[in-house]
Amino acid sequence: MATKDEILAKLANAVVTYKEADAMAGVKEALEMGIPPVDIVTRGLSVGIRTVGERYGQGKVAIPFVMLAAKIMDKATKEALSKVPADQMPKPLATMVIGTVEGDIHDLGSNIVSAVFSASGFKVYNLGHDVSPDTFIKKAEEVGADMIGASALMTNTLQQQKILGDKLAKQGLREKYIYLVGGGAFPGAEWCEEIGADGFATDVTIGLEVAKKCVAERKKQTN
Ligand code: B12
Repeated sequence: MATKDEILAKLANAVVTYKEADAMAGVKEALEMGIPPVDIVTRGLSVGIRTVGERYGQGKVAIPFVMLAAKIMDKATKEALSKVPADQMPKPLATMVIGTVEGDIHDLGSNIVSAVFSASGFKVYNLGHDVSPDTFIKKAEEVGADMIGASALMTNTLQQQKILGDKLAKQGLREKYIYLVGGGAFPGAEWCEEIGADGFATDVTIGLEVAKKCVAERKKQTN
């Protein structure tokens, strides 16, 4: 019988070799083995899409193949995360509005954050990709969100995270929300500080810890 590491490697390989059937079969096998859905996504499928990305960066893979790998990853991710049992969904810890910033169509990461946060007790409104700062704010106000999450994957869309933070501040709403930023283009803690966000993550597991910590701090302040 295959080990957990072997199954995770198989999942990554299915994305790298564009084999949807292998990815779906791998997810099934992994779930049957009791591998947590989040590990299937972050330690298996995500490793594969990052490898494809590296190859694209090196000019070894053309964009249609990146799209194909992304499609497979998306389908397999949805399948894995849909298996989180409903009874493991506690009362919402907080309400979050998330999306990928304006001008950026990369939404695999924000979709993962949305699914994992939902499965971990957050009520999440996922606005998808190419989301303008005004749309983030309008939705957050409409649903009474506690938290806004903005993802950016490209150097030229990173600035949108600052624009959103500045707009919140200008409208006197900055303190009302926990503002988290993330995504592959994220350069680190310095950027987080520069734009005045409450936290950042380039990995969903860390993002979840940061979010929970921010929520706990808010609760302490309001009690
Ligand atoms: C898949 C992919 C695509 C797919 C996107 C499919 C989709 N639906 O998302 C397609 C093929 C469509 C695509 C298109 C393009 N892409 Co592209 N793409 C990638 C690739 C290979 C992987 C990105 C990805 O999905 N990673 C996996 C996810 C899971 O990781 P993630 O987003 O970082 O998310 C995790 C964490 O960051 C965190 N997180 C994410 N968001 C948030 C938010 C919060 C609040 C928190 C707390 C945490 C968090 O949790 C997630 C899970 O752990 C990267 C290369 C790479 N290595 O990153 C290039 C890359 C991002 N793309 C790039 C480019 C240039 C483009 C195009 C402009 C190409 C073109 N010439 O058309 C277009 C974009 C057009 C546009 N306007 O947006 C460049 C960007 C370069 C740069 N530095 O600016 C990269 C880096 C490739 C490269 N090496 O050149 N791309």
